Amino acid sequence: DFPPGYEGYHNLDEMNAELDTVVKDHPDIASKSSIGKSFEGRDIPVLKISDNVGQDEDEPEVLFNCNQHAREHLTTEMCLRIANRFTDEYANDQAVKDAVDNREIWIIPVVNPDGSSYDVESGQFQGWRKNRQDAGTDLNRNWGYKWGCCGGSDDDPNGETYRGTAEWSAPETAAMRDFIDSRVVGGAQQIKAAIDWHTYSELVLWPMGHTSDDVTEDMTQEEYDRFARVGGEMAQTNGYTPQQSSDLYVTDGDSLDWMWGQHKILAYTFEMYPANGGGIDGFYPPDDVIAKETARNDAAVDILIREAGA
Ligand code: 0X9
Ligand code: CA
Ligand code: CA
Ligand code: ZN
Repeated sequence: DFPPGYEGYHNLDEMNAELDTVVKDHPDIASKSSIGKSFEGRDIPVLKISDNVGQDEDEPEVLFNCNQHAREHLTTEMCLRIANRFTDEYANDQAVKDAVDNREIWIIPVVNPDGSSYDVESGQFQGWRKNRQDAGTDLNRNWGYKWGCCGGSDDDPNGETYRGTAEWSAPETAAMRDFIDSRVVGGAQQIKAAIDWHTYSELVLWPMGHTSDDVTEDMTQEEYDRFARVGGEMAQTNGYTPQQSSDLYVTDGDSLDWMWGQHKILAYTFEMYPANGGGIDGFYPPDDVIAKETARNDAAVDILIREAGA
């Protein structure tokens, strides 16, 4: 489990219990299901928040997914913050109520349950990034848009950015693909905007990741400008640095390029606290930062939810 000083983080059982509590306390606006199983057979839960939550209404849908990378535990806390805020504040906060009544919000707190359990199960952090399939696949190099195209991933199974044997070879990314594909209703993708949460460096990133060109196949100047405008607006609220993801470094097979390239989802990656972490330690801030560093993103989350309706 998490070591001393980190008890405020949710392990997998605690995360599941937290989602169950949200649903129990707010059954009219929250429901929990599973998008599928990990390599080791763990469920990957998803929480839906909306009015008339049992119905698939014609409302713009928004996706927040966390913890693709095992050691990035602060992101799970971010997803739980979103889950709690949009349910606990529903009765008191008109802006929250408007968002819940006019959107369908999907939250996946742990995309990589095997990796995140492995990272903490000995009581000492393992600094683990990938899933637990063989030597581990980097889930954020396994998505099926221009997979392995551009030198932005590793073909060595021992590499930290190993892309896997084929696109979607990881059960966890395949489950994400199937879930997102399932949100195509009547030929239209219902998910209009998304944030894939990571740590660390305090960045707001947008596609493309596989090329440093702004305008390219599947990205017009107008589309790029919208990404930059909304990204800049969100970054103003949390003090992160906004940039195209390939300005950080080139990746191929990451979630952003597929969400946009395949489904035209306004998809961002947020790299959370800290800005500079001194290597591996940056992935393991003590639990006393959780409240501040997750609340820091409330306004950006609200902007993204708004923008899903634009
Ligand atoms: O490398 C990643 O997958 C992400 N950074 S992390 O430190 N959390 O591993 C960033 C992915 C964003 N995409 C690009 N930089 N192209
Ligand atoms: Ca609804
Ligand atoms: Ca819907
Ligand atoms: Zn990451």
